[in-house]
This record gives sequence, C-alpha cells and structure tokens, in this order.
Amino acid sequence: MQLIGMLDSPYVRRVAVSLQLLDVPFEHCSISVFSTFEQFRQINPVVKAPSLVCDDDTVLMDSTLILEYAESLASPRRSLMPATIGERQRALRIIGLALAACEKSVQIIYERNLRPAEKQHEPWLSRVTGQLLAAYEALELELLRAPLAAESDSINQAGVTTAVAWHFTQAMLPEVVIASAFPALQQFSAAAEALPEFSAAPHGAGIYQPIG
Ligand SMILES: N[C@@H](CCC(=O)N[C@@H](CS)C(=O)NCC(=O)O)C(=O)O
Repeated sequence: MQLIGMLDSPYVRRVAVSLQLLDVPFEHCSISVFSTFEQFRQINPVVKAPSLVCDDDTVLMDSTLILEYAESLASPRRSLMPATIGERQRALRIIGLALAACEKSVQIIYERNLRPAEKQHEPWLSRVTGQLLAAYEALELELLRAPLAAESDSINQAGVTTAVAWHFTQAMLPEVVIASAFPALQQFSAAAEALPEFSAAPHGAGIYQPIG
C-alpha cells in the first residue's frame, strides 16, 4: 500500500500516524498537489492528498475514508475508534471539530498563498478565522472536560486528529491561533508529538521513516 501526499498536509499526516498505530504497513510517496501536480495526477486524476494506492491498485482518497478502510484491514483489537456508544459519540464530536480546524486553517493558507494580494477577500478571511477559533475553543473545552489519552497503546482517532490539527495550525498560523490561550491543547499536543508514531511522520516535506 502506498500513501501519496506530503506530511505538511494534516490529512496525510493523520493517516500516516494512524496506519502505524493500527499496525498496517505502508510506503510513503511524498509528492505535492501543487509543485508536482502532473505526477500526482498520474496517480489520482482528482489530485487530492491523501490518496491511498491499495495493494490491488485501487486508489482511495479522503483521509476519513482511507482510515475507515485501514480500520477494516487492522486486527479488531487495534481499532482507533472507541466501541461504546458514549465514547464513540465523543470521539466523533472531537474528530469533527479537529477536521473543521484543519479545513479552516487550509482555507486561510490557500486564500493567502494562492490568491494575488489585491484579490484577497477580507470578509471571507474573518469568517473563516472565526470558525477556526470556534473549533479550537470547543476542542479546548473538550480536553478540559476529560483528557484524551496520549500513549501509543491508548490514543484514539480523536487524539490523533486533534494533535495533528493543532500542530499543523501552530506550524502555519501561530499568529491567528495564539497557543497560550489553549493550554490543554498545547499540553496534549506536546505529549502526542513525543510518541514514536508522530515523530516517524513529522510535519513537513520529509518522508515517513518506519520505527525501528
Ligand atoms: N476532506 C479531505 C481534505 C483533503 C485536502 O483538502 N487535502 C488538500 C491538501 S491539505 C488537497 O488535496 N489540496 C489540493 C486540492 O484540493 O486541490 C480529507 O480528509 O482528506
């Protein structure tokens, strides 16, 4: 199986971290949806990162759908989704908030980097910024209400996606989401980033290095 896309994408990174935690082996092909658009298009004409080339050459896309497939490949004991309805509901809420935070961060980055300065639309940027902050405020409250596990054998998908989202936003938009206003997220992120599955797939242009 091949994971296609760069680890500077939070969506690619959540898949890379999760595949390791699920014990599903994969190779990583770090190509960009921008600078290597043509090469990406040869693999997936829709050019979405992440894409997953399965062993039978089927190409999947969208991190959540890829993770659903990965969960079905993994041993049931290794699921990153809680089994009980209450815990699952909480995990789904947190994942939704973290994915919204990723989406709003990416929208701000695209608006800034892909549009000429004179075409930037301030009302859109402030709307998206408000949504981004609302997502992190709700996540902070969730973590204060009950901590998320941050160890390799107990972290779940809510934890993986929250940690990846926070690290991504802090790497790209630290002046928009002020870290000191979110102490629980900061602390959780530091613990998650110290795990081997996170350091094996660091945010950026590098390639995933299997542990050991
Ligand atoms: N909902 C998707 C979002 C993926 C996404 O938007 N990825 C970005 C990279 S961070 C991308 O492919 N951008 C290129 C494009 O949309 O044209 C997921 O969870 O995988």
